[in-house]
Amino acid sequence: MSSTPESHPRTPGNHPPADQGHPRTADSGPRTHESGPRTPGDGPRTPGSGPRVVVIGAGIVGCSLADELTARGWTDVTVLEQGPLPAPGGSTSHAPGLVFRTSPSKTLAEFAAYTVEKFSSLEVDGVPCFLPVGGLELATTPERLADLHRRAGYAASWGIRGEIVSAARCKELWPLLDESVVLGGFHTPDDGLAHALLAARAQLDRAAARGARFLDRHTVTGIEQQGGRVTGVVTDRGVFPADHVVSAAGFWGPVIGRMAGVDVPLQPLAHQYARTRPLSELAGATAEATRPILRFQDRDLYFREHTDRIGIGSYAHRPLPVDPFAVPAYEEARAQGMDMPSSCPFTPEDWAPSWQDCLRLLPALGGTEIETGFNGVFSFTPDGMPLLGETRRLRGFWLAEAVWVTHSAGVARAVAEWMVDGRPSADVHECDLTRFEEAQRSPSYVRERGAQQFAEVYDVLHPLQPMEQPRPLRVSPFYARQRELGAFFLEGGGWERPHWYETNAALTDSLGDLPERDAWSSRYWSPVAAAEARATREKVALYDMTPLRRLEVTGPGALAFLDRMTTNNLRKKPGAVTYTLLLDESGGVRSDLTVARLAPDRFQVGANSPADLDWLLRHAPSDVHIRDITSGTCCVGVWGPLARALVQPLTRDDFSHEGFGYFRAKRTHLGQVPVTAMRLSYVGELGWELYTTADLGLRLWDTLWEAGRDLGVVAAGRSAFNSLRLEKGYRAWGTDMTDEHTPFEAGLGFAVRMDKGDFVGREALLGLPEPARRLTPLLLDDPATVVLGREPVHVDGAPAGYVTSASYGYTLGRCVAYAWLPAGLAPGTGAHIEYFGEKVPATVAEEPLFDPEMTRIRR
Ligand code: FAD
Ligand code: THG
Repeated sequence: MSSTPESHPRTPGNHPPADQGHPRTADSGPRTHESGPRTPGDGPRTPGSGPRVVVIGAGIVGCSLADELTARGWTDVTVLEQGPLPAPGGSTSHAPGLVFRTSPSKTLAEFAAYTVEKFSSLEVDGVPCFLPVGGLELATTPERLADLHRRAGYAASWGIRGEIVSAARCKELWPLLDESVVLGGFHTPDDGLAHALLAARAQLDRAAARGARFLDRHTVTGIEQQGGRVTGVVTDRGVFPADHVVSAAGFWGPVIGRMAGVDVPLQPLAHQYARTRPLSELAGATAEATRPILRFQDRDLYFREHTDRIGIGSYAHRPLPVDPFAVPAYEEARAQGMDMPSSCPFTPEDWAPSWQDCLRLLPALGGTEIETGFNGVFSFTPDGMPLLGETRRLRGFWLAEAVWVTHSAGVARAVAEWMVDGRPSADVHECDLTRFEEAQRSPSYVRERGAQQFAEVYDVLHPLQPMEQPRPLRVSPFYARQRELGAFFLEGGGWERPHWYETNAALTDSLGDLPERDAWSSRYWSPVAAAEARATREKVALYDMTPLRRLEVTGPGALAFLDRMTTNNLRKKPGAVTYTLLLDESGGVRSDLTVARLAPDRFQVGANSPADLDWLLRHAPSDVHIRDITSGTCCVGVWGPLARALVQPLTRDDFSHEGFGYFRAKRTHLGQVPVTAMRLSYVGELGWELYTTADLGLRLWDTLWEAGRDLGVVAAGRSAFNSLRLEKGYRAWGTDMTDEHTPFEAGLGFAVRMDKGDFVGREALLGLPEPARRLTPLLLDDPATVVLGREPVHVDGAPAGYVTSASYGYTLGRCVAYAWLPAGLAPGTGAHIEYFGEKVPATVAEEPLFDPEMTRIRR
């Protein structure tokens, strides 16, 4: 049951391995391990089963992946490693192995949970691969303490045990702390230390016992391909034919990527790690570590014990980018006096300020000094998330890169499932290698963003906080006007997106009293958003929808293709627009789309992430042509009760309710501007999305602005937009639902036509039991409180789920929060949302919260 059948030639049964484990060689054939240790995989092998897989890199990711693949019966696995096993010299070879599972990302938290679970069951020669010493994050400022409460919320949302503890308790947990510096901490008793190299070894042994082979001192120099599929891997010791190749080369990813003709948007940066000499306070210690792994985020530092020494890592220094193409090979690195290729010489000048911070926190360090240190290299991506998945450019070529030890086992499981079953069981869209726009893959962008990710590793980051550089990158044709109107921009997908317009501030006078907001939820927020929301509900507003992804799907097979790919009925006359879902083979929601049939063989698809384009391209037959037209076009949403009064005078076409129905599309001219108008609205008001080409965008904006002047038209931003769409109950894919959820759980069953004939995911939906969970709307009881998203929800005093998105509903006068909760909670059921450690009362509401009769849209 592969979701991308043509990309996974899953040859079941036996597949004779290439020459019984011997690569084709131009010269003498493969060398066995003269320098590396023998592994069970060295010996004579029985033929493996499954397709031939070559994994590049025997770091923690490569070893974990070999284990997960062979555990699933794909045993024809060859792991090629340039360095010597068991410590080949990548990032894994010197990772101190701290595993803190808590993250704003549910996906990362789940990856980490699996790593802990798996490593806890592994040992090598009686030495455990995981030490459950716990984790402790410290606050030395009130802001950080508040942030720890927020992190405790994430932990609760994702099922991680943890509690906020007092300074005294921190001292108990870590007696070397100067308690007077600390305000409190977040203690996670099940976090701990991974023995990265041992865990790699244990997984290598297991995989080898199942038939995988690990060949060290094999440097990959090329990727062979034919007809868009990978066919083999070239090394300095011969060629290894392959059906699947996984680059698990860590920060060398871009080097391997170049061989395959694939962008790998990651930037290697060096990060300082040092160890002290023995501390007299720890004299006599025998265990490797007994105290929790420790984070001092206010000073970008972390600590762990090494028996009677302390290891200290720092992100406090300037970013130290490393060019992956210039990293010396293992022997060369040794010759240059480096310990291994991934460890650069320690730069004491970068360390000096941090040492003072260390002394302040752990005064006992005054009695010792740094004994050894190095600048260790690892990967940073533009958004801090891993790069996973199969590239479309080169089928069969996969990435499993930019992965911390913390997430390694979870990542390996997900990638193995993806390869073997066609899809991972976890939601990995945040890690999908297709998620970056082309404009986000330039080396310069990747370098700048990577450096900023490094600098921000431990910063208190607001969920709306944009990256600072490089901005502005992508702007809509209305940008000049937006600036004139005082737009406050945030960035998304490289786009500058107005969140509100300061020139609307005058409108707030008539609003009446808005509840006072706490400092955190006031960030990246303005009361002006309330005024813009009100103007949309009462008059008319212009929304820049240019960043909304638009695909043009054309060709004789277009209708049949879209019909097969999505859930709703698309067999309607040209002029129809349909809200429909992209499902994967197991019925998970991959995206929600609008499909406008503009001509018999021409469709415009309103989509979400770049992954949608990738998914459609992967499945498209040869008589269907798909083009992303986002960049060359633009879109304005004109919404509000006066939208018709604004637009009608600009055109001779009939924009009345009868002449231009809801969810219909029309080609027309507005003034001099040719537009495609679609009558739909994500904000739940009468109006149109108006599309034109980028060159005419400014003219379109000005035409609408002029026409709306007497009607009191305003420009409105995403802050109002998000509030209005939540009042209307419109889901945002990726936040409210993902491919982990079925349409029925997500409340999107209305967009599924089971009787229309076959479509991707249909069969899986047939066998589904009644949903056990549902995306459930909550209204906060106190009109003065807000939550922001990802907070835990308690029902009957017990954790029951988590908030997806939330926003103050200015029309409803309450904060709206959507949450994944057990099915069957009747409207009126009480719940509590945990916000910065406080339990905020909320009530399950009935959908839709606003305008259930649809009188505002359908008129
Ligand atoms: P690697 O371990 O780098 O493995 C990639 C392998 O690919 C290498 O062995 C390399 O030799 C091989 N390779 C590359 N090119 C080729 C080629 N052409 N042919 C053949 N083989 C090739 N993470 C945590 O979770 N917790 C921590 O506390 C932590 N602390 C860290 C501290 C430091 C100082 C550093 C540097 C990193 C730290 N990390 C930590 C990050 C973590 O170490 C890495 O993210 C992780 O080890 C990456 O594993 P990997 O298998 O992807 O890469
Ligand atoms: N506009 C366009 N395309 C889009 C979006 C958009 N594609 C991606 C994303 N946004 C899709 N999300 C939605 C969500 C809800 C609606 C439209 C797009 C919507 N739903 C109505 C409802 O649920 O009542 C109508 C559904 C129906 O009649 O079938 O309008 O913003 N172009």
